[in-house]
Formats: sequence, structure tokens, C-alpha cells
Amino acid sequence: MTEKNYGGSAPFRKQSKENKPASKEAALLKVNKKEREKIKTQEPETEKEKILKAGKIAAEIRKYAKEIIKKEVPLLEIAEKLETKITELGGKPAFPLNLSINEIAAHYTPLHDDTARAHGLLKVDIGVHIDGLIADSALTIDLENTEENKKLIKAAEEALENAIKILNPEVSLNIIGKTIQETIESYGFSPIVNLSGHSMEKYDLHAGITIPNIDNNQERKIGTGLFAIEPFSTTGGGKVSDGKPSNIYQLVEEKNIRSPLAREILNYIITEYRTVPFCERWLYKKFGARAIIALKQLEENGNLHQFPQLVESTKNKVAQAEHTILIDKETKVTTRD
Ligand SMILES: [Co+2]
Repeated sequence: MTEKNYGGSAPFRKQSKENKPASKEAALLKVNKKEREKIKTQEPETEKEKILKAGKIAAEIRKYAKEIIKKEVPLLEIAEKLETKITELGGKPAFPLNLSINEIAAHYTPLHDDTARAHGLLKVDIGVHIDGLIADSALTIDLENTEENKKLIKAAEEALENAIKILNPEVSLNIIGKTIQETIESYGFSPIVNLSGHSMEKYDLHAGITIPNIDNNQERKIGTGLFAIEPFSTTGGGKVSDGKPSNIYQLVEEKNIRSPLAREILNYIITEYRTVPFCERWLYKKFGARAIIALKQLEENGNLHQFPQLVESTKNKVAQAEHTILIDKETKVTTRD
């Protein structure tokens, strides 16, 4: 069983009963003890507060997304507005805003000069973090107004709600997957079998535990911690393959690179994003066209990983629903709008 601990408290050294120190030192120790007790009892609370605040911001962004996303609005404008709002509300993007249309299931973010406009079945995937404590949430918007789109969205949303209903630390991962699968199949659609939810830790979006969207015989219990559950429903075969490069990157190694330009940008990435995914658009804004050259060099040198777009293999439409859930003494959806 996994005990995911999102609030690491500082190790608390035991005081020896013998060798009692002189009074001045004793007083000092007492203060220190008090301080340490404070850290011990408050630090997890503070991290929990940040988790909840990040969730609240994501919930606000969900609402704002529904207000501003209309057919033909440039994706670039949507991404910029939503990411700016995250910052205004006191968070940072935990990854570039994803706006994936139709058969693209995930990992489309606009380029700095993107000309695409909103249409079709549009998935909005939102990441917010506060000091590395993450909220991850997604919704799907139907810009075609078709029955099938609406049903696909309903299937994903209901699968998510049914999964949330059964959540507790003792529930097995395959039972969550089974619930998602059965709900989506009851609508006559397929869940995407090779996309899954995930545990999250500080500055770590995909922290090790995978939450399946199908019954995969994984009997491990979910345990406590912070999790994203994200069912995908599709009219297609139910698998995604790698598509075009997404221009979304993540730092994988800080090793040195000869080019001074690439080094400058690498240093910026290390301090600004750490291990949080970022995109070409953000760096273009800061460094201009030289960022594009540097990103290529850094990827070739093995400093960066570039995510591919994820495309439904039979090129059929995909809907997604996602919330972040804190499983603790109780189960709380942090990103509900
Ligand atoms: Co996620």
C-alpha cells in the first residue's frame, strides 16, 4: 500500500533526557523545541493550504474558460488570457495551457505565432501550481453543437464523477479504472486505454502512481495523497499514438552545453520552471527568435524532453474530463468550479 505524503515535515531530532544543558542553553533549546513543534505541526498544513489554493485557482480558470471560449476565437488568445489569469490569481501555470481539438487528445499548446482558431470538440487542460503544489483539471467544450459531441463529453464527465464517488485510500486502482471503463462503455464509446490519471507531488506532475482508465488488474490501493483522475472518451478505437512535436518541453538534465545562448536559456529554465513543463511560446516572449534555436540545441544535447502531441490512433474524436483530488482524512476535489 502506498502512503503518498504531500507534506514533508522536517525531521525532528529527539532531545536527550540526560546531560541536561545549563539554564541558558536549556531556555534556548526550549525555544527551539517550540519552533520545531511549530514547523512540525504547521508545515503540512501550509502545503495543504497551497494545494487547496491552487485548486481554487484552477476552478476559477475553468469558469473563465467557459466564458471566453467561443467558435473562431484564436487559440493563442485563449491560452494567453487563461495563463495570465492564473498569474493574476496568485498561481503559476503547472504546464502550458493545453487546447487540443477533436482527435488530438492532449498536448496541443499554441505556438507564439499560432493562427489556429477554436472549433470542434475542444479540450482545455489547466495546470496551476503554488510553490510546486499542483492542481490539474480539464474540461471539454463542444463548439459544433452536435449530439455526439455532447454525449462524448457527458460520458467522460460521468466517468470522472463515478470514480470520485468511490474514492478512498483503500480503493484499488483497477476498481477506479473499471468504474471509468464501464461508465464510458455504457454510452457506447471507448475509454482511451493508454492515457491515465496520476499521482502528484511537489514540482512533480506525474509522481509514480498511474490511475488507469480501464480495469487493468492493478490491485494496488490508491492510498493517501494528491491525484489527478482524467478519463478520456472516444468514438474511435481507444488508443493514442504520438503525433507532431508539441513544443511543450520539460527539463530532464542540467548538464552543460557549449553554446552560450543555450546555456543562458537553460539557466532561465532551471530557475523559472524547474521540473514544470513549459513551452516555446513562453520562451519566445522572453528571448525572441533566439529561444527557438536554443530549444533545438537543448533538446539535441539531452537537456530537454519535448512531448509529442497525443492523437487518437483511428483519428476519431476525444473528450476529456479531469479533476484533482486530495485523499487525506477525507476525500476532497480541489478543482471543482
Ligand atoms: Co493530468
